[in-house]
Amino acid sequence: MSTVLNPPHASTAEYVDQVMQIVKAKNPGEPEFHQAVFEVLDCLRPAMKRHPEYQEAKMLERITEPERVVMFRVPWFDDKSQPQVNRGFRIEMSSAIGPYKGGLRFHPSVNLSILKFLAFEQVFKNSLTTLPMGGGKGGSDFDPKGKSDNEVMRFCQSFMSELQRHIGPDTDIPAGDIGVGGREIGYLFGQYKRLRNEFSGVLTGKSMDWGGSLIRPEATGYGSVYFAVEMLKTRGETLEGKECIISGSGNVSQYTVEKCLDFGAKPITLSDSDGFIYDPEGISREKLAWVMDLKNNRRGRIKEYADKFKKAMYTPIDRKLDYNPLWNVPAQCAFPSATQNEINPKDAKNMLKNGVKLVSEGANMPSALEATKMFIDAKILYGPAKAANAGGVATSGLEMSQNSMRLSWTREEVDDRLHKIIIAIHKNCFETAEKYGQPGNLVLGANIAGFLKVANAMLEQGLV
Ligand code: NDP
Ligand code: 2IT
Repeated sequence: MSTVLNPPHASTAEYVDQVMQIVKAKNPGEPEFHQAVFEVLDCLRPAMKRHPEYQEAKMLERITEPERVVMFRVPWFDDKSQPQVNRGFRIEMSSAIGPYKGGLRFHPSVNLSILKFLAFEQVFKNSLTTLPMGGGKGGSDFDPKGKSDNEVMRFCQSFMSELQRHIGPDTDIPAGDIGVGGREIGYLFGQYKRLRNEFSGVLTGKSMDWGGSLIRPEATGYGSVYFAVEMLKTRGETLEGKECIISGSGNVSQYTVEKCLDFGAKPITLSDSDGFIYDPEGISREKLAWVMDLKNNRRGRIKEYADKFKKAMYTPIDRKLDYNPLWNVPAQCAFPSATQNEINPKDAKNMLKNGVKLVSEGANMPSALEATKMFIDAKILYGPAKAANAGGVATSGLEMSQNSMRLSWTREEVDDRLHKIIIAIHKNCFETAEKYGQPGNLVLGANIAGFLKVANAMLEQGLV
């Protein structure tokens, strides 16, 4: 198909358009994957023009084709001794610059399209971190919500019984994502160790007592705020006193709130899949500690926040609305930290109308393509996910280094390395955007900078 659609003498513009059509035709019914690919490919146009060797090497066809996709059955017994069956996946997208690296997501919405988009994004994100990590993603349509610890353990053991043959500390190193936190990583690691008879750095996000890194739990949220601070610096501003709207209430959101507070900002919202809370007084450290206990220990719903703290308001999700009222809360900064496509064009319009001047994406691809375009056109400070949330996987890379050296760095040392990596990512995206003629467009900067390193590695390694 590609030879028909891609004559060797196509112009760069034609070539990019043709590859987009190829991706659509070859991957039917995968809208999230198309979306992620379109955003990247569209940004790569100026780089493709400058580097005809990539077109000659069919680089775009190659980077949009996963190196390997594994799909498998995950059978397990629930607490009533009833058999259950889920579907497991691991997408090994690219090993051009290091072993496959990326999280596992357990959520009922998980499918091939979502994991392929996440794996594709991960390739460029990992490239930006400056660390030697390829890109991958995996997970299952299993829903940990409402399951007992024993059910989660039996599911994780079954999932790892198959996954173990595809991963390893020098091959593919999974970590957490939505629905996969410390508890799940523990069960997955235990089963890997038992089956392979080896104690290794095969997973990141491990507990501190058995190979984990300090700051890994905090890293994605901290990194997203560090990235916001770097963006603000370019306009001579700080986070001090700024009101921040944050979505989600899981790992990324919690540590985004914490780091916002460290920089003197005022976080005012949090959400889960049932609704959101707006606290006009601000989410203080004490309230955050309460949220962490609610979400991480009691596994409760964010609605309870408004029962506990009387000045806060709770708004349940109204599926009939074509916008999310959370994004209609006036604020200067927004940290979408829940899930993909949580900001549609109407939300983006509301945000811009209400004074949002900065968006730092903690979640992966939280903005729909048109919303992304609106942020760029409005020339607000816009940190795209693959740059703004790279602190999580970067600190996973630091965990891998510590595991290889069989030692652990202090909190300060890891946080300092994380902070420096985020500063370097911002600088790289900022300078690349300037170099390719679109100053301030960090989406373009991130995509081109992330791509160049991977593409050059692929050229040097030959057609594999
Ligand atoms: P968690 O599982 O800890 O938290 C997810 C949060 O988002 C929960 O509040 C959840 O609500 C909400 N949420 C999830 N899916 C939906 C949905 N479909 N609609 C509305 N709300 C939803 O996950 P993380 O905090 O780890 O991940 C959040 C985002 O950050 C994801 O996009 C992830 O890919 C990204 N990310 C995570 C990294 C990490 O290190 N963990 C690194 C980089 C990016 P509920 O509990 O009701 O489901
Ligand atoms: O999307 C992501 O970058 C993650 N979920 C973290 C991946 C990792 O390997 O730490």
